[in-house]
Amino acid sequence: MKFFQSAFLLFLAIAFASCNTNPKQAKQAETKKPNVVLIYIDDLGYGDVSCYGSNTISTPNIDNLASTGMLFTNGHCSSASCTPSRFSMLTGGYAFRQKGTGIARGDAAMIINPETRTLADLFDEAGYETGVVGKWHLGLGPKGGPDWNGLISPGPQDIGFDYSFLIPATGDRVPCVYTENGRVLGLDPADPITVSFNGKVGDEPTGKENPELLKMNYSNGHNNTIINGISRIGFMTGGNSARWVDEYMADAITGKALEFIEDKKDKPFFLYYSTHDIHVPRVPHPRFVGKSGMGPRGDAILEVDWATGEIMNKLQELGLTENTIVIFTSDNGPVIDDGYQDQAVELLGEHKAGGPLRGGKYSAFNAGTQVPFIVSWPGRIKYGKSDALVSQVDFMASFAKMLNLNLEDKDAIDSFEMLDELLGKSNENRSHFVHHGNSTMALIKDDWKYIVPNDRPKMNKSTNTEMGTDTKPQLYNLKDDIGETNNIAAENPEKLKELETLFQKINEDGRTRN
Ligand code: NG6
Ligand code: CA
Repeated sequence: MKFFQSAFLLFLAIAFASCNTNPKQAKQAETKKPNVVLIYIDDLGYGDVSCYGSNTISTPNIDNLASTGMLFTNGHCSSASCTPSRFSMLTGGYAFRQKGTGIARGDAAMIINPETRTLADLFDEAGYETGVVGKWHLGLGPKGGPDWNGLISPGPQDIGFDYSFLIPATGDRVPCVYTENGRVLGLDPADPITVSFNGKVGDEPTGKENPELLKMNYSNGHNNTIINGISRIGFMTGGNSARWVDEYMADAITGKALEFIEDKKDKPFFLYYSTHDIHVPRVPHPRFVGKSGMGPRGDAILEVDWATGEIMNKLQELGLTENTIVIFTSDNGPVIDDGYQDQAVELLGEHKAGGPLRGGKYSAFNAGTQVPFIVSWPGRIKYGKSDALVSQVDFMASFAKMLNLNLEDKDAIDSFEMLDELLGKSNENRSHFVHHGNSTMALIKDDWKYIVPNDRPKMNKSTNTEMGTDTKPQLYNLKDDIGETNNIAAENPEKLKELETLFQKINEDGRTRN
């Protein structure tokens, strides 16, 4: 019997056997495939939530989610920065294989080729309602960039999403407007938008020329057009009625996510809910300001926790909890100063954003990609922790299996079917995992981590991140040395050779999925 059918019957059996089962939920389980909500946080580190052991911040809603599902202690995004991670997650192929998947400019053209089969396509093919709400940062529009004043195409609608509400790139890049279904929301045609990353356009003040106008100063870059008292990367003019207000961004995005769930409650749905938090500029709503004691970075974590609670409450209110898989994870590891003087460094105190891991966002050390990774499905998954090596790149093959869809050879070339692992029924490791830092590469296999030699600087001085680079090969035993402090390459020439050879093969083969 096909997996989905047997899983479905098992679920029904459990639902009917339990006298505590809410009849409304049992009825939905009878008629509906499980919904999937992917809560994707920006720059959230392994140590940034209390269920991963932090006692310097409290995230009760995220902890609650973990207590109804599997908490993965060795779960990875595929890359230590945003665009490549999202590319890999949505396509099931490692970003390092494809040019043009580095951190995208605010006016980058659509990076995922519409012909590529994506995670959203899979759900779409399986009859789901599909939506993306929040940060995109995968480029929009044709070569040369999008038409901000017309229909922005290609976009998410061309890779399987029926609905989109987007921050086109990042909160710190222009244009500072939302798009909904391919059009800038609230745009006055009499005040068209012009965007430039090559030089100033218009006469609006910039952070560089008018720092006295800033409510938050920049520390590195981020000194172009001032929008809402914050200078950004890039220049823009026009679109005044459409500009976002950073303080309300989490409310705006979360509100759209809740609306999507409400609208689609009677159909199976897939929602990719992608927060701006806790990326810079960190400007949480005033109700969170000062609440963490760690400044805006900590307050933004509390905002994420609130937003997670909002999603969970909505599912509960609609009777969808039992039949919804909720994944909570992050696009890359943590960074403290990422370009604004927001007191994150000064107020960090004892907080360890990467937990016991070394490095952070951009790094080849594990904090770059080893992130909070929770999979909850109250109808099916019992609470537990899993130390299986899993990656977001596996969502494609795993959900294809759940949806009973075949992948063709050209699809999802690095995605492994890990459905049992993601649902906590097995804790086998993915056979190996390529960790892609900024211009650095590493390979994890079971307890071993190999970092490919590289002559780039060891420190990113502006973010104060250890990049994990060395001109010599590095080999760590993660089981004994989770903090990657003891390079044992010299003592383990055979293991080193094995991983070097495997890494070479992964490159030469051009794919890892059989
Ligand atoms: C960097 C930006 C950083 C952030 C990052 C992208 C500077 C100095 N730094 O280039 O602030 O925007 O790009 O972050 O401009 S990510 O999470 O979207 O990958
Ligand atoms: Ca990010």
